[in-house]
Amino acid sequence: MDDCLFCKIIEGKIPSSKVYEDEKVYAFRDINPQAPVHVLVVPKAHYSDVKDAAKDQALLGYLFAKCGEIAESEGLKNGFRLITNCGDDACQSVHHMHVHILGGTKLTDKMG
Ligand code: DGP
Repeated sequence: MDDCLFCKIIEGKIPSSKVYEDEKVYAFRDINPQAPVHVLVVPKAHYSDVKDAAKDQALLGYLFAKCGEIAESEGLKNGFRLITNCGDDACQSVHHMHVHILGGTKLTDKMG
């Protein structure tokens, strides 16, 4: 997608703090961290949100499995939270499907 911020990050046209990369996914630190560890994990293929990405459920499963591995590599032994915002009510601001990994502290029990 020509006009997608995360596609440009994946392509290296916009700099990012890379955490992990393979042929299917790219992970980088959020520019506005909400926790001591805040990593975004995105599929390299452009899907607008998790509903769109359900067109490739094998990829979704792969991406979520990678989230667990990345959390472990970030040292989140005591737990972590995965969030994927979908649509306006969830305040999704970048319309390239992504999962937030949050951790490194005791997170609030209020998720809404
Ligand atoms: P969401 O609200 O779920 O769509 O989250 C989008 C996230 O993307 C938000 O936490 C901030 C992050 N973000 C936006 N622009 C950039 C950027 O240019 N670089 C990085 N690293 N993160 C960004």
